[in-house]
Amino acid sequence: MANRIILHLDMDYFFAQVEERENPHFKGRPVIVGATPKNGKGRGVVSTANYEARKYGIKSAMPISQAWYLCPHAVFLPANIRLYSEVSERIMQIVRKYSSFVEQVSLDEAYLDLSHLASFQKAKVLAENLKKEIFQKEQLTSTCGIGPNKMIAKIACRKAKPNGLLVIHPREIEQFLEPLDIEEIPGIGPKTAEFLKKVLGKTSLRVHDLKRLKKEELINLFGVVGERIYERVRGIDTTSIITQEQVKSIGKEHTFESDTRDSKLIFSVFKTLLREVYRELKTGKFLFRTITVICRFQGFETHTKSKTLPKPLQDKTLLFKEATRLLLQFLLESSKPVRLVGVRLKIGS
Ligand code: TTP
Ligand code: MG
Ligand code: MG
Repeated sequence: MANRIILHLDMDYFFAQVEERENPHFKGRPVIVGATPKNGKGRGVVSTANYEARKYGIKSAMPISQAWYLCPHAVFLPANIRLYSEVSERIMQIVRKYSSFVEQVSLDEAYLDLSHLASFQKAKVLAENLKKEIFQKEQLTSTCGIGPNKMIAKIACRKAKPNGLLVIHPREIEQFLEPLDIEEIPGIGPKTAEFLKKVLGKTSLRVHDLKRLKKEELINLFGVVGERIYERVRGIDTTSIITQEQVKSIGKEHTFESDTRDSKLIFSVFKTLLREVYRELKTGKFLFRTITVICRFQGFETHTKSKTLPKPLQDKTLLFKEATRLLLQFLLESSKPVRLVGVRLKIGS
């Protein structure tokens, strides 16, 4: 794990930038991709906005009605996911030429393990070339962050946006992280931040302030998450890059607060798990071959049932149908209260 070099690549205002490229006359105007605004009465949210629109305070996940209120003269467009996926696929093909250790985390984002270069300077040159090639082939700008681990690379990338490149050398970590607001650390969300502010009696908290808390104190407050926070504020992140080849299965499970036979609850939780698993499958562009459903009854008695398909697929309807059928079998075979349900897909090609 010593001396790693990780690059994080993220496309700038991805959906909106692709739209600008397809419609050059939008350039210079605020562009918002998302739900239909319907003169401010529309429901749904903003997927993303270009930097002109961001000047008006528009952000991803904001209600589209609010975006309309803030900037009614913007160009509002529905998301054309098929187009963005095609562009993404071509970008990721370019990315894969630069490293064989690539983890794609979303349509517009990937981590590359460049440790084999053994030089941050070489990694920087590689990033410049990667950005250049993406721009030449797709006329799209991107941003890269480079650091000794995924967390530092990701924060560096965010700081360098748009169309930037920032390298954080191991010796610069402390100086880089300490002035940041604690919410800029991946894994510290608004709720955790609020709680920490209360604990420390402060209205705003920087990474530097959090270092006052001992590991034991953080563990007492947040359990295992506390230990992660302790490490993250010190720039430690040992998670490695997971390439497509390394992912052998995708799974999710849920333990009920109390054991239950409420079939409505059981199936609704199960559907959420299926949706999450399917999302991961799609993001990673994986095919599944075997579906395994896990059911733990009261008393920790755990059973699994599996279904193997004749060939690997990425079929959502089939996944939902087969997985639900397997779960139903469990519930028909036993009348015991259910403690946990889960689903696991074996990836196969
Ligand atoms: P991001 O990389 O988070 O954002 P971005 O590329 O639009 O802008 P930035 O320059 O800050 O990277 O997300 C990539 C795409 O994913 C984005 O263009 C639209 C989509 N998306 C949503 O649909 N909803 C969301 O809430 C977010 C965050 C992104
Ligand atoms: Mg992006
Ligand atoms: Mg992204």
